[in-house]
Amino acid sequence: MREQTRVGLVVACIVAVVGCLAVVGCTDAASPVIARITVDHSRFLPALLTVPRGVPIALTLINEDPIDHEWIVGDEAVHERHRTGTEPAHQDRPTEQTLPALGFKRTTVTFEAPGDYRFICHLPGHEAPGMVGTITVSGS
Ligand SMILES: [Cu+2]
Repeated sequence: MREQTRVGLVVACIVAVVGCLAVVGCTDAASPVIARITVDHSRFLPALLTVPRGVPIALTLINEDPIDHEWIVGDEAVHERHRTGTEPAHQDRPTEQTLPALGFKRTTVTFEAPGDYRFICHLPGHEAPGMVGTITVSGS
């Protein structure tokens, strides 16, 4: 990207943020919750998160391992599908992210129903030794 274009984008972002703060206030209930999950030695850290229902969760997923992983969140039906047929790459679903070695991904997920949603790496041999975590969605 040319430097001029990059500066233009930064200025546009600043204008957008300042405009949002001035006009909307940016304090509405739908403001995203920022969260980060790191993968280290085939473990999710943290493995337990609690988030509110109906609020976008802006996640940064950081893979510190020199091997690929994946982050798939959902109910048990989702996990059973992936256990029996792991896709090599996930691109379209915010709840299914491929995490390249020493890379990161950003995704935003909104959980509409309270409950526990596990997130798991379904690459062969990763779930059984503990590459599992849980997002607890609070609220009524
Ligand atoms: Cu993995």
